[in-house]
Amino acid sequence: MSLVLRHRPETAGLTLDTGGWVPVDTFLTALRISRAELDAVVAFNDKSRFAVAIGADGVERIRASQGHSRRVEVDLDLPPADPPPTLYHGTPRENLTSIMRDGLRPRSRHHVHLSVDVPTALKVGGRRSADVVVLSVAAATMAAGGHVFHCSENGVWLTSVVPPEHLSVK
Ligand code: HQG
Repeated sequence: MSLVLRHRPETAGLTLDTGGWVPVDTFLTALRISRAELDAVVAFNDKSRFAVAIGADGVERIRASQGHSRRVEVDLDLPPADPPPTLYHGTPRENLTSIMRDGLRPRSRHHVHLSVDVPTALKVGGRRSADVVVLSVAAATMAAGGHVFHCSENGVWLTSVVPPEHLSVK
């Protein structure tokens, strides 16, 4: 479901609308899964990655709450939000020199992803390496300086870029 709803919808013959949504019926047919299977994934996915909503037209749709590849043109239309004073980002230690020079960049995604706590940041960095560094991000200071933040439906904080001066090693 992540592959189709975030990265490569065409592998299932699907197109996402501008908000990243696909009608649930179309999605079930394309992935050859049952409604019960879809509901179970939406409800029990460990990070609540997917959301189902009924549009103004009465059609039920599904989308990924965040994490889309840049090659997939979606606008989640999340409102700007005031971040907490500090957010966190876990990354393999080998990235540190480059991050402290260039800042955190979205790379292949639409946004830089930031966590609300250190354990979550450790888990995110731990996907890529056993040697993880957690960076503190001075989020409220950034926001005061004009950087825009969004909070996804599943509680991941998103921003365009974090310049090095707002980063410190935890
Ligand atoms: C690194 C998962 C060198 C960055 C997670 C990261 C998250 C740099 C990697 C979500 C850099 C990008 C996103 C720079 C950034 N120099 N390295 N200047 N700027 N990086 O996967 O944050 O399971 O695109 O530190 O839980 O690891 O998919 O980002 O290591 O929420 O739902 O470049 O993916 O969620 O990697 O993870 P990613 P991420 P899901």
